[in-house]
Amino acid sequence: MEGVATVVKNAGSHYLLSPLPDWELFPAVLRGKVRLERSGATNPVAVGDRVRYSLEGQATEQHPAVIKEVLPRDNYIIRRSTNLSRQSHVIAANLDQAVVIVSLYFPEVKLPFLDRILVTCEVYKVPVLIVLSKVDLYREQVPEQVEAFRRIYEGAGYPVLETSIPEGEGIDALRERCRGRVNLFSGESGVGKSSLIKALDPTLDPKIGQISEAHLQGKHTTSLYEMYRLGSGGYVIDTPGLRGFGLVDLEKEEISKYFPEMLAVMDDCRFVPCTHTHEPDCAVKAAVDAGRISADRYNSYLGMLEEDGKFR
Ligand SMILES: Nc1nc2c(ncn2[C@@H]2O[C@H](COP(=O)(O)OP(=O)(O)O)[C@@H](O)[C@H]2O)c(=O)[nH]1
Ligand SMILES: [Mg+2]
Ligand SMILES: [Zn+2]
Repeated sequence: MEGVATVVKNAGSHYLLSPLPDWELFPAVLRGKVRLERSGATNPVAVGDRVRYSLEGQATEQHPAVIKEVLPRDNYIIRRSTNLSRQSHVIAANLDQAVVIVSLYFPEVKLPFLDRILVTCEVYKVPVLIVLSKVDLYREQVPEQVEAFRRIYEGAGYPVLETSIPEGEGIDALRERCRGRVNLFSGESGVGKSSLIKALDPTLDPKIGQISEAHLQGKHTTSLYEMYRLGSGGYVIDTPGLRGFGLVDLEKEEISKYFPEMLAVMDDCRFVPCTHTHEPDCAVKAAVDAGRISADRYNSYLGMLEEDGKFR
């Protein structure tokens, strides 16, 4: 028989599939040549991919289903490897939401790093929810920094949700936001991605505090992305970290289009295209000067212009 199912886990050449929205996992392998929509990635099939498979009888480890075809993706997120091999790796496909998790402390978020992730999500058309995690560690100490963070990112058009697992804060709201969606949990190692998944559904058992980016170097990363089903509804893909979560093939002139607050005003720039750096009558620069666009976001944009070629 033939069927269509979603990839929920990938370890080497072995996959687990489930006919979402049902959660009935069964093993599958890639055999022969899979028809590919895009080439260039080191992995032909990613978590979240919908695949057509064939199967004789019951799927078991000894007699797994065989993946025949990857169905067209609504979207996907790529991880470009950090070395110069120019290889890329599809982290996940068919996402309804990227939950980008950052903390102001331990680890401290670097705004240019966050902005780069946000640009990547815009490029791949994945809606974003920003989670400010571990607020129990710093909100009382630095309330003005928490407020400033909110102002910057809500001002740019992103929802910001504060969470604290020890205080149980923001967990119900996050559960609601994840319901009915396929969510990619992304963010630097240690921000609390796996802990949040466990807080959303205590029956799940993602590895907490174990995988550091250093350990990933040179290891094969395919088994590190895994989809979980939340008892409250919705699916979460856990990722170990975001090194090299980078842009792919973006021209300099295009970058500002992926800053929503810049996109909203750039029609009023006198020059087209405008790099929003030296041109007269630039609406983006005017908005930065007037405080309507955050200077931090603008600086991230300038950094991306300068590093063009390095981060792609
Ligand atoms: N204080 C505090 N610690 C947290 C919170 N969430 C996670 N942690 C801790 O942060 C560390 C890393 O968490 P983990 O979920 O493994 O992060 P991941 O690498 O993003 O998956 C663990 O020691 C967690 O117990 C939180 O809301 N508050
Ligand atoms: Mg983790
Ligand atoms: Zn301009």
